[in-house]
Amino acid sequence: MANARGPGLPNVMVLATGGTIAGSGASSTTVVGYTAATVGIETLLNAVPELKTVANVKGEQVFQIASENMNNDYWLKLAKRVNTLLAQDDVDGIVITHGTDTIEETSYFLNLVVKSKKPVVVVGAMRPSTAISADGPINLFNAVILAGSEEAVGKGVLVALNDQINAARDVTKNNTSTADTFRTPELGFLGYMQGNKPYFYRQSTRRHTADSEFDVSNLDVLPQVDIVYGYANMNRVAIDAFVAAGAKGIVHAGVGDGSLARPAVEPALDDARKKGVVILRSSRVGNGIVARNGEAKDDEHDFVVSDTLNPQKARILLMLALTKTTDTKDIQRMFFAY
Ligand code: DAS
Repeated sequence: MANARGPGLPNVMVLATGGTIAGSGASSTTVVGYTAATVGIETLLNAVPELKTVANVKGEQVFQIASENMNNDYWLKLAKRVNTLLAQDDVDGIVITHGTDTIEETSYFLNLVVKSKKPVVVVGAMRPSTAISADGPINLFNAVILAGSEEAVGKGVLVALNDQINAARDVTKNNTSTADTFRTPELGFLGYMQGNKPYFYRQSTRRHTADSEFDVSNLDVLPQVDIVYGYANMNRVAIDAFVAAGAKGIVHAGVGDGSLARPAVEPALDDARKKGVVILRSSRVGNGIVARNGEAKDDEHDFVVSDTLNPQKARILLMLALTKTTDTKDIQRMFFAY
């Protein structure tokens, strides 16, 4: 893609945050039990000299963590840095190197708060940089090509590993350790990376990035939203504890179509709602629509439903929704729009 300064290679910023892609192990055969977030951005870039053939690449270490330690402070720092860089004419796209454990959450958060149509591609690896057949270098190479491509403009935040292109809204980690772990189970990949080129076959129908109403530029904290997991014999202890700790929203990862256990859970969520906590019905199942007024009388309870967002992504949208409103009808609109 010609950049704003004319023909030639695109200008791509690589923002490093840690993870396995920056991990190192005791030997070349260490593929579990390694240490994540030990290798700096310059080493990552120098390990792939071919990057120079596809883009003008600059690197920046935003922070260096294993992504299970991701939190709202890191998200706000990363989002603000991404938006500052994308506003620059000499930046055509951004790659973010990230741990795989929460890549689906960070990418969805960015999908809702990035204020540009320019490509943002989040990439990780399932084997540390020191391992035989480390997947980080080829994933990084493909991510830089994708972030510099015209094809990726306006597609929302993308997650690209293992030659596959996923949308941030629907991608999720499906396997604890294999290289093909990132999938969009029923709605599918958006496309593939093949022969150093992106091939798109679909795109998200939901609002994202430049079309999003959410803006974190002036925020330093985000509302506390927690998740309770549904299971047989569930009690109300966790719900009451989150309310007591000051949660502004609770996501219920229910069994089936977001079903609420009675007599333990439904009254607990009603009590929380009466204290002003926004209740969101999601599902532990992982695919499908959680139907409004299906397994619970949401209109009567004044609950919100997650549509197809899994619990960890529904938490993110509810958290951002609460930066704008506590009106449950408006929040439900957001869940049917994003
Ligand atoms: N702990 C994992 C993380 O940082 C390692 C990885 O898979 O990236 O998310």
